[in-house]
Amino acid sequence: MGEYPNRGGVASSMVMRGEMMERILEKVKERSEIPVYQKSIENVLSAILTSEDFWKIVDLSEEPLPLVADIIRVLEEEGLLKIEDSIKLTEKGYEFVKEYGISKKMDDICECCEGRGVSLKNYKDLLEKFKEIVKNRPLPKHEYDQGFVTPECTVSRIALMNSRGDLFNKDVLVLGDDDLTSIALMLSNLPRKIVVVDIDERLINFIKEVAEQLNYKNIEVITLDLRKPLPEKYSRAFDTFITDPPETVYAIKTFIGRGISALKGERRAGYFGITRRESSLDKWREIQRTLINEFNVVITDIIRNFNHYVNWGYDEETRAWKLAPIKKKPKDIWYKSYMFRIETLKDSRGFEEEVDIGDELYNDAESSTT
Ligand code: SPD
Repeated sequence: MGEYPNRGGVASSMVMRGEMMERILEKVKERSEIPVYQKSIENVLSAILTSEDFWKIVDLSEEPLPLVADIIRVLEEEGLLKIEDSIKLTEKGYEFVKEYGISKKMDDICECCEGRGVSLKNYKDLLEKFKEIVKNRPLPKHEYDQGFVTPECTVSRIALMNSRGDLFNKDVLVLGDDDLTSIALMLSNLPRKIVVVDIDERLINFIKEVAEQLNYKNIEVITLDLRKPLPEKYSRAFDTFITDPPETVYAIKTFIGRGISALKGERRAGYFGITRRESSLDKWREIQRTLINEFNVVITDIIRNFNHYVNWGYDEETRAWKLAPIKKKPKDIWYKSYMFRIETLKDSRGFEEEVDIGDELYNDAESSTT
């Protein structure tokens, strides 16, 4: 009482909101196989303050989609939000975020480069030609978890790799190419040689046809399931590789491991995308351990949300759709991945064995777009 009449009230509401957070956390832990932290719940609440759209909430929260869906269900059970035509905090929800001290998720990325940190000023013609050529590209196949990035991303990859000295006069390996990075590479005329490997005959034929139209000779294309090793002649044959693996640890080891084995030796580079939409930070740590402890490489760059994936058209067949609390197709791009660059050093080593796995290559508890 006296000087601080509200003291007891403030203290008790602090206890209540602490208890509420604990209860939410425990409930989410009970239903999710994905590691969850208070920070995950704060991230989702913060995203809900910014958007009422499920896909945007996943995008902004940067938590794996199945976890976001579980958190939203628990928040609904606790009366903190309502799921109707959109996802909205209730009065109780607004009070909770206010007392807990959660603010809107801001995403103030650079408007010129969309946060990629590379300029396309010197690549304008290339971008226009690329857009024209890919108008008739094969559409994404669900079976292979395909979903391609915007043309601006593909061309930014060229700008990025060139800025790091990994393209000019280099032998470049593309492992899986639904993004058609090999076409942007051909248009750049920077590499000495390009080799493209993909499981999908349609993509391989498309790339071949474009190479013929462009009269580009320094490209080889091979149809191969990357569960199998690369042909012997590609061992220690490249300066640079680029790949965008499915997000299971198996796939990451296989695709990136094969890329590293194909590099000529020390101080060669590899590029790949890793998302937060299908991979928790616990999975990220496992991936980074594999890179550093097993492959003995160094991570030189991680560029947040460099890759933006155009919605792939088979949304309604995916796990993400089943888990979405509101069945509305995404209006905007929500699936993004961070671009990693690694370099080999003395004693770096990759992965060459055949892997005997089926669907586990594409699916784990955190995946949702297959
Ligand atoms: N299945 C739809 C799109 C999936 C895109 N995969 C991106 C993988 C990033 N490593």
